[in-house]
Amino acid sequence: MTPIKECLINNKTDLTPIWLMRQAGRYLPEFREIRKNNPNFVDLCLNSKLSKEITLQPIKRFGFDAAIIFSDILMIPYGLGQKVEFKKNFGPNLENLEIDKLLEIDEEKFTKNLSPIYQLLVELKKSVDLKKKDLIGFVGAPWTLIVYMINKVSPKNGLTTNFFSDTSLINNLLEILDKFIKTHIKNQVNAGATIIQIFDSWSGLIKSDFDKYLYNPTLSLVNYTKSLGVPVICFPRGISDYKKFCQIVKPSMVNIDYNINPKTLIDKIEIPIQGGLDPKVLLTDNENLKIEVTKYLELFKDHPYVFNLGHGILPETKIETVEELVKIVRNFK
Ligand code: 1CP
Repeated sequence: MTPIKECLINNKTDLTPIWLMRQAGRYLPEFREIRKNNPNFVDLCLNSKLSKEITLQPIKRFGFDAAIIFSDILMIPYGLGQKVEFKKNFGPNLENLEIDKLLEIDEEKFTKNLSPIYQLLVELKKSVDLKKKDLIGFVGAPWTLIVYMINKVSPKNGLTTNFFSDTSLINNLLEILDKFIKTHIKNQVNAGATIIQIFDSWSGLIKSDFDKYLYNPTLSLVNYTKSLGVPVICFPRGISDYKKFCQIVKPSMVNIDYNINPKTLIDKIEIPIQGGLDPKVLLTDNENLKIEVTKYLELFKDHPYVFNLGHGILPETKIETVEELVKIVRNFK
């Protein structure tokens, strides 16, 4: 069994597996090299030969316990026919949402639009020893995808004031996304994903109707993934009540963000925990790195724990710092 499954399934606490969110990305010179010659990010996600190479880059360098596929949560809107562009120094930019166009898409067409992602997993299976490492497939949670699909750009500066004005649009999207996110999960599992992670990067923006936007849609995906026999990790970034989330949604593991004090969770959460460390700590010196990383390792030493960050690794992070981080986690007793 892989180290992560030992944690998730056997509740083992004598090992701390490690992988990092956004481990295949811009802090790696070899990724930047490929990206230089491939300015269209969506095309790169749909190039299974290059996306395989990128997925394996951090595994080769650091020997992480899991490979997460090089793709993006916004490939779901793309698969549904809403065009997505990634602009330099700006981020994602989606075209106007036309709900009638979305309603025309069937599962076959959606699967065809995203087929290189499934091909990527089939290819990865040939290069990754699945007895030793996991192959993580992923999706965006319905709420976070709706945020991008309606807002069209990153909500980092807040949501447009009329975001909630069209309730029937939001209700329609919740239904469509439940169906197609499940299709995307199923296709990834059939192609070889051994774990699914659900990214709800903007769940911190939900201020009311938690059942409607957070609990119900996530529970539906968690139950579905479990029914396929695959563990499922949830990352509800920025929520204030992780305990309630875990009680209602019951994922196989929860990835905590860095705004939550992990000490306040240790006695409250019974399921395995992943992550937590502020990615900015990786921009400081090795001494501070050791102190901060050890805090998490010590705190969770009797709890099934997978080392990860509280959000994606920052592009400015130095390779040597990641090497040091891996050393600290591997040598911790
Ligand atoms: O070179 C570049 O400019 C591309 C940067 C980049 C990369 C490397 C983007 C654009 N996406 C990715 C890959 C990616 N995205 C992965 C696979 C690789 C890995 O994890 O190692 C994953 C899992 C994601 C997930 C993702 N995409 C999330 C959820 C996690 C998170 O960080 O919160 C989100 C919100 C996105 C949207 C997205 N993709 C890219 C950008 C710049 C953004 C927008 C972020 C924002 O709104 O600020």
